[in-house]
Amino acid sequence: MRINKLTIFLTLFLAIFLTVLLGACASTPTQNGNSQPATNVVKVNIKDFTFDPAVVSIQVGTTVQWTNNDSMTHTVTSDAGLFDSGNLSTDDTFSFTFDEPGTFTYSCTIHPSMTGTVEVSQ
Ligand SMILES: [Cu+2]
Repeated sequence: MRINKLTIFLTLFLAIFLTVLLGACASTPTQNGNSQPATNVVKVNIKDFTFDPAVVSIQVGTTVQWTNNDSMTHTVTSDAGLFDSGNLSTDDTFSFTFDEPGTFTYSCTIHPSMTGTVEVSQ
């Protein structure tokens, strides 16, 4: 009888443990998770002559990855000279990791009306 009760107890414990574990995995943020600074990558889509989203707010250490999903060539060029992707053809990507807080504006050198901003906080 003692063994049966122990077995039931262990089975229940295991079931509860697995439920909690699965719940924790399911609720883990997969993008822009401020609680996971080690793996933060924020994606910006380049499409129809716009950066989408045009403004991203991130924490220090976050990498921003731009992807050119447009049929035109574009660039991601910092107004302050901090970063410059050079020409990005369709499907090309460019990544930059922001290690300092501040507000960083950028534009496309080919189409100056295309502008974006990265706001970096501590
Ligand atoms: Cu452009």
